Amino acid sequence: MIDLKGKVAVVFGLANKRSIAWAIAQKLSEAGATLAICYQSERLQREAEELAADLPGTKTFRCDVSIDADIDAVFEQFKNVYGKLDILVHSIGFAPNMKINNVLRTPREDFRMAHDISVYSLIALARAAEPLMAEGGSILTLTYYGAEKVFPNYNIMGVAKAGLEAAVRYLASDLGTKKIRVNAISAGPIKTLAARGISDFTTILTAVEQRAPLHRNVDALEVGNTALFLSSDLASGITGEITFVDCGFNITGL
Ligand code: NAD
Ligand code: 0WE
Repeated sequence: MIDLKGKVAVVFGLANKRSIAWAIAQKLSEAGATLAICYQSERLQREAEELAADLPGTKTFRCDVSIDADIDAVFEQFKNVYGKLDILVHSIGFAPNMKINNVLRTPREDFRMAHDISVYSLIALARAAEPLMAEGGSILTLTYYGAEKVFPNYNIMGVAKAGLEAAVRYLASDLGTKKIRVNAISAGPIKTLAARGISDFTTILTAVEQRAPLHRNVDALEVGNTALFLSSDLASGITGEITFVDCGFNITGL
């Protein structure tokens, strides 16, 4: 069993119990890590507090990653409360009007916001975490195969995820000398809030069942298990890597 006793982990991107962030938080907490969970806005505070109550010693913090002052403030709190960080999980992605505009028709402002929230935020969080990760650490983000291949309706998020995956490699290079590893999990489709309202999501889930080598979809806790591994010393030699947790879908041709 992986033991994270004495480690401090912060998880960004909790919206509700279906969030991939929640599955990861549960796995890190079960392994003994002390957890900080971050939610975006006051609207999500109650939900975050109720869920966090299930994980002993877990504290919740509000942080909108599109606001520099929020990032500064939350890391100041981490410094005061914990004095250090070992693990940071970034489970955040958003593109306004994602389904409405294809890439060709994406307005400048929608492109900007998609990249700000889904890509720049990883860079900003990594920079803020660095001084607290004096003994080294692990940074993890969530991506999707739409970074590499075209999926109908994924649109500008696909472009942003490609940027995110490149950012993982460059950050891994920048932070390597500090013994901070940076990796991503490329998760298969999971019915979360971020998947809600995507009209053909069931079609996507069915296609995975039919085509993926394991003939089923992944669940969030399987992503949580891989996150636990990548966050632990078992993965001490892995950085700058994109690990697929998709029941093998990405290897299929036809
Ligand atoms: P989710 O809706 O539960 O999580 C997305 C989170 O992003 C929410 O908690 C939301 O509050 C947060 N967020 C958005 N803007 C923010 C901001 N400005 N400041 C702070 N937080 C902000 O959905 P999820 O599926 O758990 O998504 C988590 C990550 O996993 C995303 O990066 C998503 O792209 C990725 N992912 C999801 C799937 C899937 O099928 N669900 C597959 C692969 C990758
Ligand atoms: O990254 C995502 C989706 C994240 C997301 C979702 C929305 C919906 C509402 C980002 N921005 C928005 N903006 C909105 O306005 N996923 C990996 C989930 C997802 O979305 C898809 C998928 C999968 C998988 C869209 C089309 C095809 C597959």
